Amino acid sequence: MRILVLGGDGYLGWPTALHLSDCGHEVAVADNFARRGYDHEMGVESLVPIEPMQVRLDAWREVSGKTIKSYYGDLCDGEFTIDMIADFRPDAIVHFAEQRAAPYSMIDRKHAVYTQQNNVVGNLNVLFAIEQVDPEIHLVKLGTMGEYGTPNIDIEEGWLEVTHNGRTDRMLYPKKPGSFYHLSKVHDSHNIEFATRIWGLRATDLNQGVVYGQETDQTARDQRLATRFDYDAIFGTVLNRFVIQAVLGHPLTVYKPGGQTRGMLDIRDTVECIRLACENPADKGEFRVFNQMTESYSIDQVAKIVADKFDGSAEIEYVDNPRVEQGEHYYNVKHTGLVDLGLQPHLLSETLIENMFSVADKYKDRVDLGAMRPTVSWRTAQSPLRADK
Ligand code: NAD
Ligand code: USQ
Repeated sequence: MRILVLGGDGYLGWPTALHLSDCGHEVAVADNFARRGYDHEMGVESLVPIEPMQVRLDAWREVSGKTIKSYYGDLCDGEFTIDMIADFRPDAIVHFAEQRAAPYSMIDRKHAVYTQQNNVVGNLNVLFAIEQVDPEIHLVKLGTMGEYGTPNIDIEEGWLEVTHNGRTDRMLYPKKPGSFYHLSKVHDSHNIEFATRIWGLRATDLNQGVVYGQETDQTARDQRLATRFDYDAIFGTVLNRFVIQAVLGHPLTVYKPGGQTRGMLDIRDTVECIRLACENPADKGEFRVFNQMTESYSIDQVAKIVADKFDGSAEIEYVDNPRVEQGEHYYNVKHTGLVDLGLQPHLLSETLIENMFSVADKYKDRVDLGAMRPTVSWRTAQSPLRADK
């Protein structure tokens, strides 16, 4: 298949592009390098150094003999988006290219507006480009489990059968997201479902949980193929942060009370889920939703697992929660769609995360401890950033 990976320079987009290329697909990546820009803005860096795109592509050609084409541009530029899709003529488009940090979207008005504009407009441009270039193209869009929030009923895969006053309908599952970022994904989902309904597009929305890990079979082949590993309080996700904190001897920062529960998955499962979704496309006119996660854990449990697996002592600290989120709640997610397509999950309970500890150990001198504590509060419309404090 010809597969275009939007956001192909990112934490997940890059390893996904490599995995798809390794599996024999003709792959192109596109990115505007906004993510590298947020690092400059925040004064932080990925713990693991990452190479410029051209070096990455050359390294992959050397290692695998395969070429990945690359496009540089912003999806918010509708002309760029349509020209790129018309040029590459993909069978599937994997869309990772959004601002993805909840805390970043909650810094202040400017960051909330940027996040929703970037994500919603970029996604709309992709939908319009598909309709104009070739409505057969399958859109595989990264959504998030956080679109659902933490409802007191089972979370289905995107759709819910509702009986109300004696009548029944199949409706989009109601959403109650927890940040302006998560809200942008809800808006995307509605726009995509509408496009499948009016234009007969085919789309898969992957409501992904929190990803952990830094290495895949392909990135491990050469240091120049490494993907990012973020630990700062804005872009670092919880399990990755806890691993790095353990290695540094920094307390694991559980935001109180710790009972908040999230779906999670290993980065090796992310890349495999994307392959499965691409190779098994949605039907024409179908808005297919998969909950892309393999296990649920409370943050307390995640901290205890990391502390147990760490070959040393790791302290857990209960920190005042900078977010507004439920601390104790029901959480039962259906996630059989991808398993039915053949996913064989790497479970945290069975996976050795030693590899993550050794990656963190190798680069621990690059850590800026000042970036570890949360600075963005959900309770105010204007959070002080580090530089302003
Ligand atoms: P990332 O920020 O590392 O990668 C996103 C990439 O998209 C970046 O390289 C960025 O430069 C690019 N990008 C952003 N806006 C763009 C635009 N307008 N035009 C072109 N390129 C643009 O994020 P990630 O962690 O790799 O996440 C990828 C996707 O998966 C996101 O959509 C995110 O919401 C979703 N997701 C991530 C996680 C996770 O734990 N990392 C979990 C669930 C869902
Ligand atoms: N948390 C802590 N301590 C920390 C960091 C986080 O207790 O040091 C808690 C948060 O309060 C939250 C949970 O861990 O309850 C998850 O936080 P996170 O920062 O790991 O993840 P989140 O903000 O939800 O966002 C990440 C990705 C995002 C993706 C989402 C999937 O950045 O792109 O959409 O995970 S999900 O959570 O399913 O919505």
